[in-house]
Amino acid sequence: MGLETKNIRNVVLLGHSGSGKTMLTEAMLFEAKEISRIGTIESKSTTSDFTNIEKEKQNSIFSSIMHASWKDSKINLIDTPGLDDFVGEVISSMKVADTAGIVLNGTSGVEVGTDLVWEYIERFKTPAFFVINQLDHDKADYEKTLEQAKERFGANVIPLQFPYNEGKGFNKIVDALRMVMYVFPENGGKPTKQDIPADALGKAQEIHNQIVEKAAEEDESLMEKFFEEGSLSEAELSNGLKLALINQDLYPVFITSAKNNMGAGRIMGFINDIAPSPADRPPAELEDGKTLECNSKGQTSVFIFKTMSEPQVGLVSYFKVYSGTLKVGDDLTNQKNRTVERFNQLFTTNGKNRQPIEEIVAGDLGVSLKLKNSHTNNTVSEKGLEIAIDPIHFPEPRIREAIIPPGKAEMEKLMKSLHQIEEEDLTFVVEQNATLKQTILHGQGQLHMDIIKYRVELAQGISMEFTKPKVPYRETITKSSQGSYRHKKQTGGAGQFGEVHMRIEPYYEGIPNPSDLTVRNADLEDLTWGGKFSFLWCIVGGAIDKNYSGAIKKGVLMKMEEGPLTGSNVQDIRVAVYDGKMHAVDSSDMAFMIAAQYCFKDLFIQSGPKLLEPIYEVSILTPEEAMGDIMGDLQTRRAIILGMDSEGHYQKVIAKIPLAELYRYSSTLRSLSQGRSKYTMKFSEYAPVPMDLQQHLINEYKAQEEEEK
Ligand SMILES: Nc1nc2c(ncn2[C@@H]2O[C@H](COP(=O)(O)OP(=O)(O)OP(=O)(O)O)[C@@H](O)[C@H]2O)c(=O)[nH]1
Ligand SMILES: [Mg+2]
Repeated sequence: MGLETKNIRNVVLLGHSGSGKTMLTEAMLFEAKEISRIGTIESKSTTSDFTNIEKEKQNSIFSSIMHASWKDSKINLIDTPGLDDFVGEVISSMKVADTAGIVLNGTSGVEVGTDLVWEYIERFKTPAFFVINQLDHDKADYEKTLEQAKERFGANVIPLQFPYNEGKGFNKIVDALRMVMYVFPENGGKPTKQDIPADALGKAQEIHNQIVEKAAEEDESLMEKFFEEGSLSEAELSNGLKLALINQDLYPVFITSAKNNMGAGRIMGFINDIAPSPADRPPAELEDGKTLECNSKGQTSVFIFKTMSEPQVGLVSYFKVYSGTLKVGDDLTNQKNRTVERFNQLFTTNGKNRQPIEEIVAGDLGVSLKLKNSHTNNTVSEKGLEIAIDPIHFPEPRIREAIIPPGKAEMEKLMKSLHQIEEEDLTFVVEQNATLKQTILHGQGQLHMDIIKYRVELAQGISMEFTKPKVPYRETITKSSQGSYRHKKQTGGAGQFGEVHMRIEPYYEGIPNPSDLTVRNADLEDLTWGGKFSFLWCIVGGAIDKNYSGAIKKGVLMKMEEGPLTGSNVQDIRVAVYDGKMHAVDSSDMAFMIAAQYCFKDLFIQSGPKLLEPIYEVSILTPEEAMGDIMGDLQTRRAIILGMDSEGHYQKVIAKIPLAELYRYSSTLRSLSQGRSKYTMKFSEYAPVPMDLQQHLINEYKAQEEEEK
């Protein structure tokens, strides 16, 4: 019989960069005999960090998916990058995982990256265990690391194990769940079991009781039995522990030396025995608020959580089967674009190595190649099943960089490469801003940008250089004015003639029609760059033919696209055309368009023009020590502080900051707090630019225009 949903385990490894997730994955795969040799970071030979860029940087950059068999289970292991810049990979992996293993570096305890992933554990309610790694290191401190974890993450953090001899020569793990001591050979691997030495027995017993109580708390019958008998069988315990894990009432702590392959096998055993299967988790949430049961007998529905293109292979799609059983050759419909995708090949993966398989049951992860038109966050389902899995909510970009365009041919290649990265990485956005005449990249941090630069260079051999991105200012007016403009040209043959009279005024929602004009026609447009444009045709008595209204409107819009003050987009304007003149022979669309442009421009300058700038709401989390420096720096950025609060072990500052003042803020914050602060930002509103700055920007634009003449 094939694999069943109840035997699947989806485990994601999370934690601060350098804690040892990739090495631990390697040790787990080796213990499960999935690989025959343990690779190392230094020799660039791990299963997980298989891309060139990861080998070079010696950090994980992408999540990677591995699997191993352990007793009855297929355990899928997702190794994620710990660097905050690649948080998108963490979030997408957590979407499909049913259990998380949070790896702590035993030499440095709880780190900023640990706090970050903890937020997601709480948000997604993912059952989790901890692994204190690197206990072979001379600076390892198990007790301190455990205390920090308890302090930060609460009393449900309970050790299942402790080291008998931490530091150099570490090879003995006391297991308080099984009440045995594992003693490892020098190169790790399979330990021998010994009785717990007398000097550790008391501590082991104490922890054991704690674990038993935890399990018994989940189930009253267990509690009674525990009080009657004073102990519970391992099978009875395992059920209680599983419930405690699922309900986040227990975060058990394991210990390892991933590098020396000590302790990884025991964790695999725990995952097999105790960790929930996909069917043990709550049903999947759908976009419409309904839910979907994880049932291999149901209709087939698959959710793509990651895509990545590989050289010579093309697009590789990683998915989770949320319901039903996907078989080779199945046709599924993409719910978003109605493309029918044939799954001609199915694989299970270990990093870059793929093994073909015939079917994938609900709850399991799989891979397919060459899907035509399906991307991350798409649901593809059996005909008739019209559902969409709630998508992964990726964080908003936090930094922007503009590209210095290389030559034209190179720019084309560069854009192709960037768009490909954009398709795979939903925390990255490429914006070709026509008004600013810049290509602007939006990402998560400087390192994220550097990696994208590196990827482009690797793929296309083009060096991509960054420059400061311009700010998308907006222009508007503060009062109304009216006037006219006559465009007249008499050069030899046919002349040009058009005269328009218009009133321009600030537009706001619910603005009443002008009482002194007769409105013949009213258009209200949503401008592509945001804001509104209202165009009123108030010509009576046929002073201008109605046929010219289109050309006049177009002329105004052209000036609105490239505003009179600084060439920025103009927003929230009402234009009323109330009079004019035309000529039977010389009038044309062109003549009226030009007249409208100049008329609008002149009136705009007389209507109290105002430059607006984008303001972002920035939320900063920082340890107390860095607070003073961060606040001092904010004062130099025209920030308005909206609030300050303490949140757990952090201070939280919320401020409104103009985008113009946020260039490379991520780097500043990093250096102000030694990398221990983080921030998010989201667009808030457009607000008037201070007068002196407005004048400066206008002068700058004038000078630039002169130069271009
Ligand atoms: N001494 C010792 N070193 C270890 C251990 N585990 C990992 N390391 C080393 O720590 C470094 C980081 O290990 P990785 O496995 O790459 O850490 P990671 O958590 O995957 O890091 P990111 O991919 O950046 O998030 C490497 O140099 C490893 O060799 C361990 O148990 N003991
Ligand atoms: Mg790694």
